[in-house]
Amino acid sequence: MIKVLVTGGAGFIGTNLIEKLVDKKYEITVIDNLSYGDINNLEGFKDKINFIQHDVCDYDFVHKILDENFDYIYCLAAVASVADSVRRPYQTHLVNQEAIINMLEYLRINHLKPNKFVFTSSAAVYGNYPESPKLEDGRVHPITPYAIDKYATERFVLSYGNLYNIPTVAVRLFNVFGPFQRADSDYSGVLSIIADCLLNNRTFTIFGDGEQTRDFVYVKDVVNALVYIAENVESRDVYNIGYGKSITLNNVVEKLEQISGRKINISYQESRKGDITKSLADITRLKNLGYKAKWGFEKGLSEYWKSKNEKSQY
Ligand code: UD2
Repeated sequence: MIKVLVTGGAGFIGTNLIEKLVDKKYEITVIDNLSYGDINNLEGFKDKINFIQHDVCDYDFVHKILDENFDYIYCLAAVASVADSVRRPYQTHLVNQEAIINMLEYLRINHLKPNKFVFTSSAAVYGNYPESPKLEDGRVHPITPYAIDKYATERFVLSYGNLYNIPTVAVRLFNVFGPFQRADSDYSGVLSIIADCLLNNRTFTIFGDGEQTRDFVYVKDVVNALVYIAENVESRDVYNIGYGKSITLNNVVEKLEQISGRKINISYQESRKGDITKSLADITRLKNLGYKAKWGFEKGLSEYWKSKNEKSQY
């Protein structure tokens, strides 16, 4: 039986990943301290996974778990909010960087070799440089504690791979959307906020003129890419995971209005400080590995709306 460890498995991307891994009938261990994640997300899988509510910053505890010798390790546990990293730079650093190095170090010292150690980084590492699309080998400009931790940790992950022969890989996620994404904070993914406003007849606030662009990628495509990379890719490298096309926020609103057949109330406010105007992934490196997205933006958006709608009827 293939054994998989997912840290942060009760979060947005984690839950979608668990769904996929359960389908594959893997033996799955999830660690999540439920600070961002929600145990209700995993309700449907509770008999099929080993869920442990615990903090990845408890190093000794994580060591004991790693002794179980996993085939695949997915590191999704993180403080995923840039704003939170600005408010609490040291505490978020402990989760976003130290907890990962702790795992790598334990694998190194004990000669434990998973088939793959996957670290999820972020498009945040590219910062505000004007180049578009963003290439993995292009310039980076990490300017917040969150982005700095993600970038530095990527480098640790890849150098542990190269120096100590641990099969590691890092991915830079662009704007992921889909089921299980929370909509309850200003810094939640914008698509979950728009969908929530549509469902509950609330006004959606656009920060800026709405002409900023993002590369929105459906979570099911992200999860397929994570599994594909873990199971088929040998090179210790970093990969962008995006859709490879960008869309303005105004267009996103229009698309969701079309799909839902509803009209949304919009108010405009000043741009957020530090907001990026354009974000687009170059996904050639991932495509060259033979990976093909199944969903894409529009199909993903339709499915997402359907799932939100169904859920709201209960
Ligand atoms: C994404 C990531 C963030 C970091 C960053 C790096 C998400 C949820 N966040 O931030 O963690 O990696 O990329 O560049 O994926 N907006 C509104 N109204 C709202 C909420 C948002 O107008 O109520 C705008 C926001 O100002 C931005 C765009 O929508 O221009 C997307 O916002 P976001 O928070 O979904 O994602 P982003 O790209 O700022």
